[in-house]
Amino acid sequence: MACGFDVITIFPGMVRAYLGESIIKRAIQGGLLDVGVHNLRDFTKDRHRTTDDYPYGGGSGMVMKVEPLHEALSALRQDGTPRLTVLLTPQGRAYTQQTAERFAADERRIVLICGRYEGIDERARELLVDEELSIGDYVLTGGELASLVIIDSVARLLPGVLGDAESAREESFTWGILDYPHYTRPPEFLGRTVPDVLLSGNHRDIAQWRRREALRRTLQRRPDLLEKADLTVEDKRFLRELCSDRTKSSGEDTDESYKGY
Ligand code: 9D3
Repeated sequence: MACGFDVITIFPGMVRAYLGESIIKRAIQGGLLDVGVHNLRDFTKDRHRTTDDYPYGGGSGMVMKVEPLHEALSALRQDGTPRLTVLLTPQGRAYTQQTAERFAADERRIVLICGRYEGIDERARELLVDEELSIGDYVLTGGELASLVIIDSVARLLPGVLGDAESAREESFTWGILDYPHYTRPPEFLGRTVPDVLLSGNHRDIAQWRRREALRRTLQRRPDLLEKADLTVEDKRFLRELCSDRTKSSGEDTDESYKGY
């Protein structure tokens, strides 16, 4: 098995629904990816199959109980497979492409615990969890979407999951900056035409135009990315030119956010 996950959730149907379509479905059918989806309620022992309870100390919201999680993880451990246990929570460290690359290279199965309710009993984090991750600074209703984001982003890194055309585009050259604009037929739509250079057949000019448009967009939308991006002397020269044009046209004296190019 190239890569394996176990998802622990009280909404297994939400997770299975996404895994049953498109590229991820094909990866699972092809044996490149394995995902076990486990209903936390199946590991409860009370008549009501309770997975949450009131917070000690009072306050609003419910807390995820430790015993069902412990039972679920013990059941998974029975097969002796090495596992990394990850809790999905707004309190986690930020999940990034770098984390995806680390997971894709990890030999262990990755257990994704989907939080629900206000939070999880602190003893579960202490005793059962290796790592806590958040997928970004916005509030979800639970960890299920986060688990799917992680599985999806790891799966596409596995050899054979994407087609040749899709994976070849993942060049180190463009990593760290935004994509260039794309066009397909027709050549004119509602009066908007395709840039001439893309119809020119001149591959050097096309490559230069794409690189520059990618840099232009990144500067405009995600200047934070440019600090870590792998830029050539030519890239920096182009960015400096863009910045000075911007400063001139806006009448600004200096431009603090773009300084350094
Ligand atoms: C007021 C405290 N809230 C924290 C911001 C409580 C709370 C809100 C939402 C507790 C849990 C959740 C459910 N979210 C997740 O389980 C979650 C999540 C997210 O909300 N954003 C980004 N990444 C993640 S990973 C799991």
